[in-house]
Amino acid sequence: MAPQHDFPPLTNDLILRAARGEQTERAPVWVMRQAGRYLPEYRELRKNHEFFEICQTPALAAEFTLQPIRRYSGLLDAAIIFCDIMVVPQAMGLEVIMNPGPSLPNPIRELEDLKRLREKVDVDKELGYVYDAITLTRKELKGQVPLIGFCGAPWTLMAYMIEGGGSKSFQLAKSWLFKYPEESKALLLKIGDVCADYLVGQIKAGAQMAQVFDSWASELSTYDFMTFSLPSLKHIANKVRSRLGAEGIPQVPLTLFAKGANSTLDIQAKEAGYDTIGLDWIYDLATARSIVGDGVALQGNFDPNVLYGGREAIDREVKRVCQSFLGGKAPKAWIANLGHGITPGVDPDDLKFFLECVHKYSAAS
Ligand code: 1CP
Repeated sequence: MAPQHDFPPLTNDLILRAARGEQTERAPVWVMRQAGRYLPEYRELRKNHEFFEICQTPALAAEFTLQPIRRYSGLLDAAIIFCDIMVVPQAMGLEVIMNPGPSLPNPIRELEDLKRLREKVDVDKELGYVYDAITLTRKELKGQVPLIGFCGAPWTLMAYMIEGGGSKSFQLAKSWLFKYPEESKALLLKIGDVCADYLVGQIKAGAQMAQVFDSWASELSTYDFMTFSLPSLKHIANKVRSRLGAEGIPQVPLTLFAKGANSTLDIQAKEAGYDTIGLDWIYDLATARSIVGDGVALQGNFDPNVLYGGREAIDREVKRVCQSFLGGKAPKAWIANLGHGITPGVDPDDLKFFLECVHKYSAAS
């Protein structure tokens, strides 16, 4: 059965068209981590609430999601639901606190620690609060822009679950891959299964696109990315599509952002099963396009630090990228974004200027 929501009609579908591979009058643009600490209204409201309390309270999650949409009215082409990738390890039975990044008081260290993970995860029960937040946000968005759902990739989540937090070397998580390759693959697929059900729940609740963040793909060799991460990423895309198909729910565009996995861009595009490939800032867009071919959309990939360079640099950089990638033609299958999340020290007015530059320079001349 298709979901029975009655959402206001969408008035800006630029990003959905780009994700489907179509030409657009200008590049749609949004920014990873656009609801975050660089916004004074975020810091103000955040003073009164714990991070996961916000995620678990639909009215608060909707409010945080809408903050950048309100401030940059008419300039952002998508909203992303306010939540965090670490809600999946929580749903699997692990305690996670935010301090200020994610931290697990009792991480998985030995094989027998795997017994602490729930054998069967009732994803809809554990993460139903995210679905409620999505449904409420869709209503409050009033059709201004599409709403993106998301989850972390199994490898990135496994890394947090084993390290117990962020890490410089990922020594503990990576030594698992070498010591316990088969158990690691099984764990990655188990996490992937939860992620797929979670994305299906988000889509049924109203998410119009979904993105998988493999932020720590950058830590894996090409071989290890292909051996460990990629199968679990494929599993997510396949399971999401087949469950949506079986339940008569329209498909939505799926994005894979495997940060730092540039040596596998061709494989990501041809094998992983996603509509859009997110890029970090290392390759220029034309090079990435020549590697991935015409079968997928691209998302990215301005260096987030351009936002610290001042207006002149922002103007110069957006102009340079648009001119060299588009050559004056209308963009096709391109979603403009940063190559990673926006950082807390950015001046919100500089982001506004960046968005205006994308609007200006990505339009056909
Ligand atoms: O102090 C605060 O207020 C918390 C800051 C914060 C925010 C705003 C964290 C802690 N998470 C989030 C929200 C969040 N996280 C969103 C939704 C909002 C949006 O994009 O507008 C999303 C998509 C994420 C995803 C996320 N969380 C990723 C993947 C993207 C990426 O940046 O690579 C990762 C790796 C995380 C973990 C995480 N959560 C928070 C921090 C500071 C971190 C990363 C750094 C670390 O490991 O220490």
